[in-house]
Amino acid sequence: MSQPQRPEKVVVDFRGGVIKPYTRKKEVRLSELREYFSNVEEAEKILLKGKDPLIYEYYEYIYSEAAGNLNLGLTIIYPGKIGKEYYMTKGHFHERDAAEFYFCLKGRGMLLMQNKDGEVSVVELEPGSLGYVPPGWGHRTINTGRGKLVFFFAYPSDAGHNYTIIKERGFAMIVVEEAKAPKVVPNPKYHKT
Ligand code: PAN
Ligand code: ZN
Repeated sequence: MSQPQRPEKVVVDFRGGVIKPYTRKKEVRLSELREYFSNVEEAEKILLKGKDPLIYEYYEYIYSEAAGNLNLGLTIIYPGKIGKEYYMTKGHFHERDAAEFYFCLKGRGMLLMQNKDGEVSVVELEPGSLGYVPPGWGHRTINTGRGKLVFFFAYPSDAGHNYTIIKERGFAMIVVEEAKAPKVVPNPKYHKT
């Protein structure tokens, strides 16, 4: 018989640091994201100069992968743009019907969601706001502010991640700066199927 599970404590740094303890950390730099941005030429230009900026990083506390558990984590998206498009995460769908919440601790941003029919929904994030991602909705987060965007998340540990759909089709909408303000506009590179 497996060991009984014991309760645990995780501490979140509200000033925008990390969670402790964490079991996994991932850093995503421009070189891994170049084809996600609408202005790929601009991304290539930066990389050709020998720069590879850190766009976001996340820390996860994975207690157990077994169904019935929760994965917890904290994501930090740095401020910046590639062309007019703000720094953002890749975005993904969960493999199974699994919800998630994003609780914003610091900064300003948008949680962009899209279902399998291509319907889009946006939740604006500022400290204290919680974006609820229902099962079946792909999700990406965008930093539209001048400082770091930091949010805490939790999702079922057997959710699974599908990155391929977003990588191949993109989101129907993208978030760009227009007249010094964030604007959600149609993605010229979006493939519906
Ligand atoms: C989050 C995301 C995290 C990074 O933990 O994984 O913010 O975004 P990408 O996974 O799109 O690179 C989550 O939604 N987990 O399910
Ligand atoms: Zn997710």
